[in-house]
Amino acid sequence: MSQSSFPANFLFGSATSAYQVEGATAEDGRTPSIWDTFCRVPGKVLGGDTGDIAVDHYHRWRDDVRLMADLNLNAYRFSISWSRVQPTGRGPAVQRGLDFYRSLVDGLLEKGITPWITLYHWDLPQELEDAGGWPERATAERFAEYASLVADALGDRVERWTTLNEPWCSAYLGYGSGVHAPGRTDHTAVLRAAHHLNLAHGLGVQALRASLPGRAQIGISLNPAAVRALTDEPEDLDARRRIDALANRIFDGPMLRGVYDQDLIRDTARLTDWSFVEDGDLENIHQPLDALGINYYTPTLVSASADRKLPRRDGHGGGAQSPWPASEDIAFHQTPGETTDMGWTIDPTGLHDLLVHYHRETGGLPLYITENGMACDDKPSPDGTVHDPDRVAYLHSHLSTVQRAIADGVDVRGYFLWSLLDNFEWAYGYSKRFGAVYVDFESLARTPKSSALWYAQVARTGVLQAPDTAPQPVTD
Ligand code: GBH
Repeated sequence: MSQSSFPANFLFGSATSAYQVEGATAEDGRTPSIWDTFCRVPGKVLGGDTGDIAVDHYHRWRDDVRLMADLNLNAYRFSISWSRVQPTGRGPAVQRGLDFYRSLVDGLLEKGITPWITLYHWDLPQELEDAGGWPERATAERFAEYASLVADALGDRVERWTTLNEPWCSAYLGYGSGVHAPGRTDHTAVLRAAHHLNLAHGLGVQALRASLPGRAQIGISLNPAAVRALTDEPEDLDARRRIDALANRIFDGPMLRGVYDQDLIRDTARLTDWSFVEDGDLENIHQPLDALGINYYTPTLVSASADRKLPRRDGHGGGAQSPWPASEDIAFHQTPGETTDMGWTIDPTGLHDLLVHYHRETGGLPLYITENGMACDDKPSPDGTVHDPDRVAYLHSHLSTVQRAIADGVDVRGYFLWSLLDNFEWAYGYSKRFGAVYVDFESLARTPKSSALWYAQVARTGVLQAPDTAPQPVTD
């Protein structure tokens, strides 16, 4: 491998999720998910935005697949809307829901684009939340049934499977800070939810293995925190240890090692005795995986709470309550450096740390960056083209970090840019743009930004192009 080229067969993809792009929330038998409900609670989503229409991918998927092909992408990571294929979260599948995904998959395969399915990207069927949601064990059991149903329908043509996207967000933002659906604020529920998400993953892996042919590759996408301590003082290092336990080891401990670490159990003892972990759960969660997906945006900087010079930040999304259980005495800081339109510091070194760490932790499992990208305040020029040099620089620095990790011996097999399209950015509604392709939220017209054209060159040549070689977008 020359310095600037990626390994052969490297996946250059892009990613989206169902609720963020599909729209058509009441069509073909789909019922509400927790996000449909949450968007209707006043004040929860900026501007009162909803995913009702989103970017209409449900109807425009053919155009979107063509767009990916034109951009030379060889993989597409998307998620299945649970309430589209199994409206109550239980029982038989809705054929029309499955048909949508089957057509999408066939459309991708026709263009030589590898479909990569995420089964759960935060949109729990509302009926399952009404029955208690992720803090309840039954939700994990329902997830395994849903996983087999999708595997039975699509397993003859899809080889890449991800159980959950970022269970940290589902548990901590959904049940802790309440800035995501279902908007609960209960730190004990966070820990119960985390465990049942872990169990859902483990039971889901087993359900997938039972339904899929042996060549299927199964994994999960985590959003591990690259946690740093503000100083090397013991109390800051201890804050680092605690946030590492709550951000990372609470998920990868049971999944990769079959344990919840003792320090995590001790740190959270005043909230729970962890009796919701039943006999056999850890074995069920600890399933062999074929790949691990890492979603990375920015590092996390913590200290013990004493006043420090660096500005504090609320740590995740501006909720009134912290997402972190039993961590009131820990301060979160803004990492130094330039920030994106989300206010997240641009620092690819965190990605390198995580890749090296998970290479070791998994004994050399194939790793994929299943999300990476930045929000910019993109605006079309008068001629209709969209120039986003900051995003090109971000992608370049992170892809270059991926190459460095590969040179260091880490087995990285692919990269998925978040996101293909500008879309519904959760609590921020349509106010934040992560797309490589610009979407006019009125007309829903798509226009590749200069970053998309730059990334297309990387995907076509397998060589990391300099950021200043971004081709100028053209309009017709
Ligand atoms: C992903 O979540 C999602 O999978 C995707 O759906 C979403 O659109 C995308 O990212 C962009 O948001 O407050 O400075 O400590 C990422 C969620 C982002 C949560 C980074 C933790 C830490 C930022 N994570 N965040 S900070």
